[in-house]
Amino acid sequence: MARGKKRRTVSKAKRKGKKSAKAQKPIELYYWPTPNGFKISIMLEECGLPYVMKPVNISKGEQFNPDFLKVSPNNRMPAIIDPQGPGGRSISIFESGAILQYLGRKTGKFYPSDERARVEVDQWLFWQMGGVGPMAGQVHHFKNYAVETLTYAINRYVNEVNRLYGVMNIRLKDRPFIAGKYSIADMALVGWVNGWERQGQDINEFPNLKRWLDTMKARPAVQRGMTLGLELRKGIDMKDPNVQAVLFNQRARAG
Ligand SMILES: N[C@@H](CCC(=O)N[C@@H](CS)C(=O)NCC(=O)O)C(=O)O
Repeated sequence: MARGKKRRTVSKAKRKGKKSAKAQKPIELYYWPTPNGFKISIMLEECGLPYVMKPVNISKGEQFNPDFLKVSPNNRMPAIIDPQGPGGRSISIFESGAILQYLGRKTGKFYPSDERARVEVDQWLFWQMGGVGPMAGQVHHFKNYAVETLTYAINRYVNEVNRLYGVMNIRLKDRPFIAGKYSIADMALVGWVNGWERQGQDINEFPNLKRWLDTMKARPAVQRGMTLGLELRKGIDMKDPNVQAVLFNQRARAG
């Protein structure tokens, strides 16, 4: 067929380099049902993006599979592969904050393009990444998983999480969501704050935070995101020595 004729039959969407929704390959979500995983399942659900969940059973060491390490060299989930990345080419991303920002830019949703509004979101997103996540993670470790009871370590992290909850509670006094409007920063936080009891906290001491948590959990996409793959975790005992040998006291590996 002559070139010119062929061109005339090409749809408008194709001429623009867009694939029809039907032809779009789903985003691959490398995932395990934990607060860090929920951040991305919530965002994908909120955006209505087609995705396929690829479980990474971290209690069995699947985060060390060579194929997964190519995507996530830090041997941590979540990670994604977007077959329709920039320029129409596939892209892989690790680190939940980077994934949230990418999906926000890709869809134009829950991540404002206005610079002032974006800075608001970024501050609270990074505050979650560097504060709430790691500190609450340490509480989970020392309070719920460690085989020894180390009172000093438990108190240190329970108190730090308490301080962070206090910051969030003040912040939410006069705005519905952490950066004003609902954003990826809220999605990053909800899975962690939802575990307040296991973190030695009482949510009732933080009324604004409690109101925010209730609002978040009433969103159907948040519910879907935070229940994705929960069945996979059933029967896994974090105190099982085999599980602990995989997850705890990891050291540098040969390159
Ligand atoms: N900073 C990372 C943290 C991710 C992370 O800690 N993921 C944990 C599960 S919640 C994991 O994959 N752990 C595997 C391991 O410890 O080997 C992010 O935000 O993506």
